[in-house]
Amino acid sequence: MTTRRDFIKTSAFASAALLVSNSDANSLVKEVMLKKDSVKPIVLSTWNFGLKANEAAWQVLSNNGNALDAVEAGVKIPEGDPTERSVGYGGRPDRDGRVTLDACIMDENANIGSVACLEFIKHPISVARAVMEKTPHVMLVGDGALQFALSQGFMKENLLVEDSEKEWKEWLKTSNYKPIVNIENHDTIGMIAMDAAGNLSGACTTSGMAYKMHGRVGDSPIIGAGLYVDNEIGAATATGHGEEVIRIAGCHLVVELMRQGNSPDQACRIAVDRVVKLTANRKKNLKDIQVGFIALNKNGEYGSYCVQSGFNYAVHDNTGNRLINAEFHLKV
Ligand code: SD4
Repeated sequence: MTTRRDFIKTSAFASAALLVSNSDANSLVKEVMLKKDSVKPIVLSTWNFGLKANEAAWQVLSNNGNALDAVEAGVKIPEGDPTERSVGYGGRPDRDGRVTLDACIMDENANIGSVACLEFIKHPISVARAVMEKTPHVMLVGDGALQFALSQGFMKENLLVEDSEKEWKEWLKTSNYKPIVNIENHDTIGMIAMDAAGNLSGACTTSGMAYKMHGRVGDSPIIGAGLYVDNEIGAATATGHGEEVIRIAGCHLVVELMRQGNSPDQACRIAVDRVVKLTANRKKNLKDIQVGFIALNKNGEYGSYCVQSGFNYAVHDNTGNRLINAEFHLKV
């Protein structure tokens, strides 16, 4: 069915074409098509470590690689970086001094894989991908995830670096669990990408909230919460307090909001509004909470929104790689 908006768009285009000669009209059509194509490929990821991660993803995307390989390669950069104290190797531990990792991955065919509370493995995203590709399941946790990883040839390593251990010992003196917004919870790389063929994939990986209870799992390995991809509509990923993201089934919500016609920006904003409302209903202090979403739709349009200032994300497309400060709700 042609909606009024489509009709106006088509008729405006038709009258523009009428004003020019046939060959001009052809080039106009080509230009429109090119413009649409020029947004592909594209990759987005959370926080400023997303810049480096995007570079690795771009290597894959710009060589005609697929979005799934791109997001895996991208998030492996902060995962493997011991100075990155929030993801993978070098991540801050739980309150027992154990580094436990959460990750998930999703491709354009709704194939999904996830690991939670995984210890001793530097690249949980690749274990999540192995769960997706090599098991009849979609999620493995704890010791089961570790056993599976070892059976797949992943190496067992100590992930607790000296600096993280020192900080944790300091923390033990008070043992007060009150994650500092944008610092101790600056924990997750979520990456979403569209490849040159127009297919979408996403990956999300984290060491979770610093000094969490042992066994605590956040939103990041939960498909629909920390990540969601629908190849017909778009993709979204989240960062911040996982409990709040899970409460609203965040990334699935963002994608469904895009399905209803909202732009990526609007979809992220409406999802954040829901976090804000539930926080008020539950009589919690919004100042203690950060949640940020980034989203990409099938046309290559992207956007973000978060609860409070300080969240940024990196975008790489044909025009380069850049960091963008997300719009935020809490202005005081
Ligand atoms: C979690 N969402 O484990 C993650 C933490 C995070 O920025 O994203 N921090 O709840």
